[in-house]
Amino acid sequence: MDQNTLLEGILRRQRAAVSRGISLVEREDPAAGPLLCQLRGNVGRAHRVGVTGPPGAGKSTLLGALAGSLAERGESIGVLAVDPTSPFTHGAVLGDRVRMADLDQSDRIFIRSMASRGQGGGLSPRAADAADVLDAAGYPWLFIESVGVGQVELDIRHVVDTTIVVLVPESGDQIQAIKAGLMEIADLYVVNKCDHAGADAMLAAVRSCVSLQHHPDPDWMPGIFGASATARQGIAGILAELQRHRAHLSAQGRLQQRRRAGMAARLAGIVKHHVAARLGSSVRTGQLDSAVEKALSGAESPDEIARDWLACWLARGGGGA
Ligand SMILES: Nc1nc2c(ncn2[C@@H]2O[C@H](COP(=O)(O)OP(=O)(O)OP(=O)(O)O)[C@@H](O)[C@H]2O)c(=O)[nH]1
Ligand SMILES: [Mg+2]
Repeated sequence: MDQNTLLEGILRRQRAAVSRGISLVEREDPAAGPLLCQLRGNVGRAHRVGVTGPPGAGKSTLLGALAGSLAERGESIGVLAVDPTSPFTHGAVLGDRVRMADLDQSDRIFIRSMASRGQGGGLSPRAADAADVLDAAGYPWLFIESVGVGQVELDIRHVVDTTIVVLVPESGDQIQAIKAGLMEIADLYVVNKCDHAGADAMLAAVRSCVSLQHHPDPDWMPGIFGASATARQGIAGILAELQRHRAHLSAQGRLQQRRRAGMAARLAGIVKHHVAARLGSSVRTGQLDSAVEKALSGAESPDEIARDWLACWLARGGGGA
């Protein structure tokens, strides 16, 4: 497929072309950069929703239920799952009748899984590029799922317009996770698995946390919703809240502001990604061994050693070994 055919195919939302476009960006093919530039004029129309939270909280199932409801209303949805620990096909959608795999076969929903390639815990810059491909293809709704552990969840907000944090009743520790930063990024909370015991207590705990936090957007108070994704309960309320947030962002230039800040963070992320990769490849085993010895013997502090190391690397022009 030549570049023009690919471009036209993506803009016409042909599944094979969209899929190929995402593959190009995923494997960092030299053709990806020019393609993204050509698509740029068509990027920005989709409402991007990030779904994050602990492993197994029901993110895929919830996302499937949201996407299924939107598809029933005649909407088209693009879905990216970044580093899924469980396959999408496990999530039952529309009760038990339709599974995510079946939805993927429908013309309305495009689903793609991606690896983040473990670069320092953050969401891969490639995920943002893939979202741009789906956006240009004209899916008005884009959902990006990412497991909320470590730093991953803190990056997703730079790529999306609305961030949903999914929690479940049984996990007291999740409140710790909330305090550790998830709270600052959520535009709305879903306590999923409300068919399990402890849902009311978890909802109350999240409410009290939210009331103590300052959301980065002072004009937005994150909503807190109970849901049972497998039973498809609570879905309509969440969709209404997504629409409400979308309307909120479209007023007073908030969306542009948020997207500019997101792009700045995304660019900084790409620089870090490349620096980390080059610095990593510049380390020789012998050098590492002697640095470890120095640190362990107390000859120099780990911080001093690391700074020297960085200074040497920069003095060499930031190249490999
Ligand atoms: N009881 C109950 N189970 C649910 C609910 N939502 C999801 N599950 C189940 O929880 C398990 C995990 O669901 P997933 O949707 O794969 O969760 P996830 O957060 O996407 O998981 P990872 O992507 O692996 O982090 C599955 O067995 C689901 O069927 C719910 O509302 N109630
Ligand atoms: Mg999942």
